[in-house]
Amino acid sequence: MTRKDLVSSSEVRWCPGCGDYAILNSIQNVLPKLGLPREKYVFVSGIGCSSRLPYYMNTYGFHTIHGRAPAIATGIKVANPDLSVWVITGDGDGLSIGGNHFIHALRRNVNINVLLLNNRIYGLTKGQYSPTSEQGKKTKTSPYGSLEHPINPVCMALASESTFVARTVDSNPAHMKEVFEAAARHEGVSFVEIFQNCVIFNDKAFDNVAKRNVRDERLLKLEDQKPLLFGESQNKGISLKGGKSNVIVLGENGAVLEDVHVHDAHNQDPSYAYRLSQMDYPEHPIPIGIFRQVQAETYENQVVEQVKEATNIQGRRNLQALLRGDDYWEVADEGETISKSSAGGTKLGDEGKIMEERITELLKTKDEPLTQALQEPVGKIFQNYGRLRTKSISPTDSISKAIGLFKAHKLECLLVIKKSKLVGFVTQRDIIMRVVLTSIDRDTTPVSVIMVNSYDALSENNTVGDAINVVSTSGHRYLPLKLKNRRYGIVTVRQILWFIHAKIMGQDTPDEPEQ
Ligand SMILES: Cc1ncc(C[n+]2csc(CCOP(=O)(O)OP(=O)(O)O)c2C)c(N)n1
Ligand code: SF4
Repeated sequence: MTRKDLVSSSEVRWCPGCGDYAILNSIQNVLPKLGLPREKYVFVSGIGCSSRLPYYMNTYGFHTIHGRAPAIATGIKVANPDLSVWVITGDGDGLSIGGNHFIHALRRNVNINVLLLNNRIYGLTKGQYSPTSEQGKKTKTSPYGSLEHPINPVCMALASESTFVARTVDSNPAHMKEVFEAAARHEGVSFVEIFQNCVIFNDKAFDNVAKRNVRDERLLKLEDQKPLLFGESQNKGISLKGGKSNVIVLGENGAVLEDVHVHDAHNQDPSYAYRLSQMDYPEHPIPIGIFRQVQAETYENQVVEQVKEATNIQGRRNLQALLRGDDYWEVADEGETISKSSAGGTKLGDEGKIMEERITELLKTKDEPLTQALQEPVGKIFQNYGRLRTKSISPTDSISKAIGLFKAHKLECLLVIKKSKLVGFVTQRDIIMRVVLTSIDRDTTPVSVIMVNSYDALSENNTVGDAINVVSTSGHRYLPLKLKNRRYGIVTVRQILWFIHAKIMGQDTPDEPEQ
């Protein structure tokens, strides 16, 4: 992969001379060095001129909502840990509306790269002051000068305990590339502030420190394990003696190289990097480079591990089960007691409740045989225990026809099929409760009125754990299964329980459950 492969066909909409071009170019130069194919990259942004960058990368990209790129990038990374995920944000997007998301992505140590293009202004909306604008800044929204003390993005990243914190400048492509590459290779969250020039609404904002003719004197290039030296002839340094950051000139007042502090980006104590982050021109040179790089477990690795552990104990769960929770409250009419029910308890009836409680009890044990039983394919239950007698009917057929089928074939359950797809089922109990005990007209009412609507049926390859989730959330005693050749079958809660019980008791081929 070369830089060219990363250039998209989208027309670039930035103003001529905007610092964003150089940043884009540096990113496109760095990625080919990382050895990942193009489809492994995702660029996620919020809203702003800077946030248009994903359009110009010929990779996956997501131009999301204002300030929310870190949250979306977190989701992408957690769901796909093998992707290289980059957040592109601005000082407005990342630090105003998105300040909260910014902090949380950093503190969680999600292994993503957050590039903050800081032009100290809202560019896209035509020049309002931003959280990084200097005090006294006159803009359309601060005509008499901003009264606000600006945020120092590096300082904010350090306070969020980001494991990689760096700063670079759009006018120094070589430095940008160095920093971007280090950020990409860091295992954990990387935060990079980039001084970016907005030629239209905040031109020359960084010229006083970053312009070629002054930058050697006013910027301090941080290099790990090297003394904090700066100046055209590298004759000035930073001493941290006495708890203060002092500029010393080698050879003056007895200052020697040994007095200059040696940079340690891997210092576990964040207060060192914090002191560097407080250095500002004109009292000090402004540090660029890597302030801090430490190791910590990444968020997504922890999530993957936790999911594995939980799956071992509980089997795989489904979203519906998660949303329903394990129990819910039934709010009774005024004056009556409010009762708490376990999921599906009301539909299962007493016998079902007892079974469900037994399953719940079994689930609490962490025995190996139980874990194994939960991971067995549910199709085994269907094959082990003689097939439950079922027939199919159309949803528009009458209830009378359904009753006829129940009688003629001694059925327990009738599958309701529409265009070869299972849409519901009717049980003996439904016939008793919804037909026999009511005055419903059996000849004119279609089966669809009394049937239990079916969710997506599980396949034979789903696990017993999946089956338990479905029966416990749906509350039904019958679980339809999708078989081969577009056929359907049924397993019952009783069979599932019996199967698990038999497995725990060490029986390989579980006996037929008593009916
Ligand atoms: C919810 C919402 N609020 C406000 C805006 C207006 N808006 C669009 S971009 C932006 C700020 C962009 O500033 P920055 O992140 O610094 O990006 P730049 O354009 O300078 O690169 C604002 C306030 C919006 N689009 N949506
Ligand atoms: S308005 Fe400023 S930040 Fe936006 S594209 Fe133009 S120069 Fe760049």
